[in-house]
Amino acid sequence: QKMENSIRKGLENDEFILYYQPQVYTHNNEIAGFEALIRWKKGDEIVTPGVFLPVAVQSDLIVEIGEMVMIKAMSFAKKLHDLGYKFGKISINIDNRQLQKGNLLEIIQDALNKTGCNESLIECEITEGFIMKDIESSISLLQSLRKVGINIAMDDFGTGHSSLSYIKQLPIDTLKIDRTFVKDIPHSEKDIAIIKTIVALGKGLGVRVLAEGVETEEQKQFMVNNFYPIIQGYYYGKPLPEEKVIDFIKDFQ
Ligand code: G
Ligand code: G
Ligand code: MN
Ligand code: NA
Repeated sequence: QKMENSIRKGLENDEFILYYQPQVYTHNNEIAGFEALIRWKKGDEIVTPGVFLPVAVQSDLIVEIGEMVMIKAMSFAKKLHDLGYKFGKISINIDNRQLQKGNLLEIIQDALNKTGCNESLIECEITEGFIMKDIESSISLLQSLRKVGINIAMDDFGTGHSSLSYIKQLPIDTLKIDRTFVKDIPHSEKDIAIIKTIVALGKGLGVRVLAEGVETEEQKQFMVNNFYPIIQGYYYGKPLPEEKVIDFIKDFQ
């Protein structure tokens, strides 16, 4: 209750900001995009989502937060684009509560109109867990997003019991291999087998594959030697505030 009020105040005072974590194509060393990750700026302190998102999710606040995140992420994407930077797409996490509302397409289109951002500059991240909970309505929701040119990433892939018969019906653009499968690479034979399978699946379906949580040179090298995925993780960079994103893009070229 106290936290809820505090979040509400934080929203009124515009205390929530986005950090952006780089995603890199390893086959040509180009930037594939940045994932937008929310932070709460309380004075000098930066609070991570683990602290407040669970509370926001239990109330309808997550819906309000989600819309604010969309506006901020799209405004930033438009700004980077207008400045002439090549940055791929900004990916935006969509909470299950937002998806259940059934008006996601309208909310996204509203935000695109408000910000003047082109739909090609963003991607929506949806968790595998949500999709599997209600497959029929997920398929039609994702198809409606696809129809207007919005890319979809399946987040935390491998943790949500996807059935392969459904994967082929889902208009997915990117599979994000969950960090739990990456963290013990290259030492875990089992994780290697799982990643190999997801990469093959992605190839067969014509879907991009991204490995999350790549931290070390050794992990990066192993992934590149064997799979050439898109990589997101501390190896390339932690989530960065806006101004550092521009430095990252400049240094990367
Ligand atoms: O950086 P990290 O601590 O940033 O994020 C922790 C968790 O919070 C992740 O599971 C991530 O998906 C989630 N998260 C981060 N930002 C957002 C956001 O803007 N919206 C939603 N729904 N989840 C987010
Ligand atoms: O659930 P989702 O995949 O959206 O959350 C991404 C989370 O993973 C964020 O909290 C982000 O800060 C964290 N993260 C990103 N890269 C790494 C990494 O290389 N190592 C670890 N331990 N966490 C990471
Ligand atoms: Mn994510
Ligand atoms: Na994830």
